[in-house]
Amino acid sequence: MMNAMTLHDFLQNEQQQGHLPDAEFTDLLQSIAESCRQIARAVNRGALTGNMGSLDSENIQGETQKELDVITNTIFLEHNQRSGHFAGMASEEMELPYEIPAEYGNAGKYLLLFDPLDGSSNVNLNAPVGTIFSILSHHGKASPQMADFLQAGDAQVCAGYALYGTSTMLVLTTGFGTHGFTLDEEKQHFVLTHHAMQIPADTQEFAINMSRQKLWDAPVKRYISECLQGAEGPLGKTFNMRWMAAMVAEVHRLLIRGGIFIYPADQELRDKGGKLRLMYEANPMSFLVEQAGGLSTTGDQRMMEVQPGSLHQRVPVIMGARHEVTRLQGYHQPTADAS
Ligand code: AFP
Repeated sequence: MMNAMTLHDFLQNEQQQGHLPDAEFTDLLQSIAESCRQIARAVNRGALTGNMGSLDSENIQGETQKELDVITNTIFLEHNQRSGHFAGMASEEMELPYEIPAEYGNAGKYLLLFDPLDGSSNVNLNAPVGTIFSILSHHGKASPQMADFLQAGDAQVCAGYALYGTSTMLVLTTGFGTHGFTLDEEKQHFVLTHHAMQIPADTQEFAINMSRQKLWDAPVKRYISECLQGAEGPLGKTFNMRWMAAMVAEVHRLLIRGGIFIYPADQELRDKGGKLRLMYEANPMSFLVEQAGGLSTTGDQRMMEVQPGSLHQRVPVIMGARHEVTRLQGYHQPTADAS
């Protein structure tokens, strides 16, 4: 792309327009972008460096850790803790918030929450994986406590993801639209390629793990049944289905061509609250989706209004095309007719 705008130039422009929380955010996001570039390289070389295996350890989620889960978590921590912008961090891979050593400067104004390698079960398949991050303000003292992290999604000042796919992309929002940047492998910097991404209000494509159909509650069973009835059914149109087994790839598809992504609580997941995590998966992705004109809900309430009760809390997720999300949310209401 001739004269394409780099991430650095874009952020300078955003700062001049008052679209960033403060002047340090340009450096903060450049630091996150660089850590994602390093993660892309680690993932890309996984098979060459013998890091594609699983460890004997489990994370707080009770999930077997991949070697790359730990490697990417370390890269993200090591790189961003030195930026001086953060008071603390929290990761899917760590039970408790990470205390930034004082020598790196831990009196920053922000908290960084992240899933370092979303979709890591895809990594052996050479299928898309990514990093998801969420940034909250921190007004307290240098060592934030757990309660400082438990802020609703509407409190986010920034959210984004890196997608390690056929190209490496960084997609982010600071509340003034959702914008995508592609890594120029030759120049090793990110370039604006998708300005002001938009999710169409209507869609003919749904994403759900159909193997769990027997476990779903009635509203989801009803909606997917209507999608599968096609043009002759109540929705009056045919639907295509996609399932990438990586939320970061599902959400990227919503932002590129629309759709609805559903990971509901079900008979097996209900006690846990669902599959996906609120603080560093559902909330950042909801910010990006809403900024692109979509909606995101648990089925019972708007996602970014959920008041977190714990750092690794799980939630049901319905997000994407606003007309379809509104329809499915309506089926969750007690007044929904049974037809
Ligand atoms: P992993 O990171 O353990 O691969 O899980 C990915 C994920 O949390 C989310 O990114 C996917 O949308 C979802 O799980 C896939 O779940 P299924 O295993 O049911 O496909």
